[in-house]
Amino acid sequence: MTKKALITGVGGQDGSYLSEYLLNLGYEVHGVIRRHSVAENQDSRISHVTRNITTHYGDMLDVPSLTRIVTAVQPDEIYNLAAMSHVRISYDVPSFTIQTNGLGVLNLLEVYRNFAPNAKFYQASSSEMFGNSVDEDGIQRLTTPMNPVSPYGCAKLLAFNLVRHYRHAYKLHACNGILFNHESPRRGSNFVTNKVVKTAVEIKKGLKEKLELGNLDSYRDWGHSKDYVRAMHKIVNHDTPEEFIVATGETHSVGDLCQVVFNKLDMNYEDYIVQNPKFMRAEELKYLKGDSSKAREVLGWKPEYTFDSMMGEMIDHWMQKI
Ligand code: F7E
Repeated sequence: MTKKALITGVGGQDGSYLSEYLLNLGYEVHGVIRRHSVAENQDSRISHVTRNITTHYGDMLDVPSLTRIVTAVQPDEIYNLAAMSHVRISYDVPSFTIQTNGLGVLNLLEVYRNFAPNAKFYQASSSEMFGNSVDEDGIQRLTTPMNPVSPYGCAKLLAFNLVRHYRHAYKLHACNGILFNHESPRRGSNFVTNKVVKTAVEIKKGLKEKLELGNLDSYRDWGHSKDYVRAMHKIVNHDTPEEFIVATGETHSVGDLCQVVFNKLDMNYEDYIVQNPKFMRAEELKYLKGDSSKAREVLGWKPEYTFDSMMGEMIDHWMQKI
């Protein structure tokens, strides 16, 4: 029988890649989208597959909409990818972030437990939950304490704990994937990777002179969204509901990222970068490098992209588009 998946946040980077992946596996895919005043912005990342997926208007804070959708679809798998996903903006809209990314998950879990308890549930948990905790060997693993440093991280930690609680209390197949940063040409251009690549291409083409950034000294473990949505599917389909870290195990500073991208375009990044306090955070998460050995050993997952091939793909994308 055809399996049915329901994806919240289907219009986002991961939602779009996950839709494509599940459609290829033969799934019937349903997605929740939020109303947006610019209609094209609702589904710009999924417009090429909207004929093959069913979209439903809904919102994580609107329980009647979640109830209507879950009851009508009766999904086999629920992927909760909906979130206010920008960490710096979460300091500006902390209450909205906590409501959407924390309380919203509670809403969806309640609807899941009451109306589709046999479904499997995936929660998009984040490395931002670790905050500045790092083990002595410079790695974050499943046992590393979680001390978030942003409203976004705090909300994600609340959701992470709620998922575990619902799993234990109500015997639900509810899992957490703790995903480290993951990028692609579909990444919003106000996240650092795509901002750097897009602006460097604009500079190369004579359309801009400078690249304004915040902190160049933070380190991130950057993988590719396409690789990470494969991990989501494996996590939810593992026999038992558990926590998994998905990461490359490699870390680069924002400065290194700029150097790699500008070098690929035959430019010296130091000639173009200006620091602007506007892009600094009230509290910075300084260093991320994840241990994904459990996902690799238990699920047989491994990334196909390297940092270099991902950056190359993103540069090619903007070189063609601009
Ligand atoms: O920042 C620094 C910034 O916004 C990365 C989300 O997907 O991954 C993402 O969160 C680093 C930070 O991602 C600029 O201070 C410097 O140290 O690309 P980002 P993020 O905050 O790590 C986690 C795992 C998630 O779950 C989130 O949803 O880059 N940085 N200058 C800058 N960052 C931005 N955005 N813009 C700058 O101008």
